[in-house]
Amino acid sequence: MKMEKLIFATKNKGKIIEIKEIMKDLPFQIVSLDEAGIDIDIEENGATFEENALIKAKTIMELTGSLVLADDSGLEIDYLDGKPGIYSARFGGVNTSYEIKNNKILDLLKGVPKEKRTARFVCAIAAVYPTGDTITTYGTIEGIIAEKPSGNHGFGYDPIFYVPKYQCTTAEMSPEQKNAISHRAKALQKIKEKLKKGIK
Ligand code: ITT
Repeated sequence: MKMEKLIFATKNKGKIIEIKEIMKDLPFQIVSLDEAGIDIDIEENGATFEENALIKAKTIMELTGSLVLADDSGLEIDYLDGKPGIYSARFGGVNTSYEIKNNKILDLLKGVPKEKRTARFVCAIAAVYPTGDTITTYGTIEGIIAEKPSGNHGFGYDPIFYVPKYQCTTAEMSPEQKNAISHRAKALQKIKEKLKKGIK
């Protein structure tokens, strides 16, 4: 069976690994922007995760005419009034390493007690069909900002995101465990159900 191609409008190598794993039971060949040979900078000027996911997916659908999905995600820290939020990738500079970004957050939360270190990862997924029809879904996972980075799985802010229920950071979880409970897993499961309804 020849599988239909689905472009996932992301350049983030950590995200695409998780996305392909979570979506592997769908009858689509999932390709990232790199894999589709698309090199484009999309200005994410939306005010919410959903708006930014739609901007990314729409831009690539208009360029290719294919069904396109996109993920906009980030870390909301309550003590920092929800920051870095939609600016998570840009926090501290786009080209700054996550070692530096994570340490910057730990500095901002220095001396803040555990009960005030609450945070969540948020993920919005958008699908844009060639007809212009759109679907968006949303997922979150609650945690607290750790006192120090731990673990080397995952990507981005995973080493400082501690999940009390599992007593470890998302960087200490196996990929299978993170993909079963993460913000991205929840949003992708919801969009999978909706996409399946559209598959003949
Ligand atoms: P694309 O726009 O190309 O998909 P990006 O990295 O710029 O890639 P976002 O604008 O959605 O993506 O920014 C999301 C940032 O939030 C990401 O770079 C991480 O810093 C953080 N983030 C999102 N999900 C995460 C996760 O599961 N683990 C750790 N950090 C995460």
